[in-house]
Amino acid sequence: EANYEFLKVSTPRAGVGLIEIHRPKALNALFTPLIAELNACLKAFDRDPSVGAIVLTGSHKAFAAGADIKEMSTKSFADAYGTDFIESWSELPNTFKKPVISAVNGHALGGGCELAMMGDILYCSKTANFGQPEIKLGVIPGAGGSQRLTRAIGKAKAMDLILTGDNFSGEKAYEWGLAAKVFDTPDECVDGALATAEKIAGYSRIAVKAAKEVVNKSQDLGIREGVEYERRVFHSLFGSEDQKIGMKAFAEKKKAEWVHR
Ligand code: CO8
Repeated sequence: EANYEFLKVSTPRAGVGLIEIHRPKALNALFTPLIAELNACLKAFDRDPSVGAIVLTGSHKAFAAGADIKEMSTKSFADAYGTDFIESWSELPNTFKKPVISAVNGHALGGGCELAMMGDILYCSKTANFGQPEIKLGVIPGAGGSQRLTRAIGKAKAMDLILTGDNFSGEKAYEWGLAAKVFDTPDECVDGALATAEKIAGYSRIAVKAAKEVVNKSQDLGIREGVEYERRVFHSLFGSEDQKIGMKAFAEKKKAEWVHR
């Protein structure tokens, strides 16, 4: 088990990896060393055959209160462009094949909101406080916020939120379709995310991977190409043992024992 300075990492349920962002002094503000650990940890879980799904959360107070403003404040254009600042922060949605569930409690602002939206499923509690406040700092969202928030809740509301920098609650996030579920308390939110992760981890890994891939494709492709892409991947699953196992188990009224890891 690797030791992380800014993450608490565990495997609390069968097939489930849990990552808790832990930088309490700065309300989990995201900075380069923390993102490096997060990417390393996700990479390790992605490769670990005993893990089928991952939950990413923060503390009850903050999922993450944004990118670290103190770290960013003195950067020049050459620093930012030259190092492609933030690029490595965006590895999550494209690099990792296993589903990641964001469980959001407390502040999820700026880069924190963007990180939450990089997850494949977003759960939150009523205590969640979302927002893209970058406009108040003289900048704009830099880790996909303008794109993912707009796709999730529509242009009218996203434009209003990004131009005003106003925050929005966990209940609104659910009402608007950004969050798949909203829970009353932070503990219920994390438990709910762990339960979902455990359920997903109990299915065929190869089917789960394919399902995540095709849903994500819908964000990039038109409907016709998207449906065709889905069908091709669907066809390919008939080459997997798990398809035979799953369908045979159904016919025999037995529990499927998946083999692909
Ligand atoms: N950066 C650095 N330090 C922070 C941050 C942050 N984003 N947020 C909080 N902190 C620090 C505070 O400075 C404070 O430190 P100290 O005790 O040393 O003064 C400590 O955390 C506790 O914070 P507060 O005392 O302010 O706590 P409150 O409960 O009074 O307020 C708030 C909580 C409302 C969340 C407040 O801290 C706040 O407004 N924070 C900034 C929120 C913000 O503007 N976030 C957006 C940052 S910009 C951004 O994220 C750009 C995205 C770029 C891409 C990122 C890719 C992932």
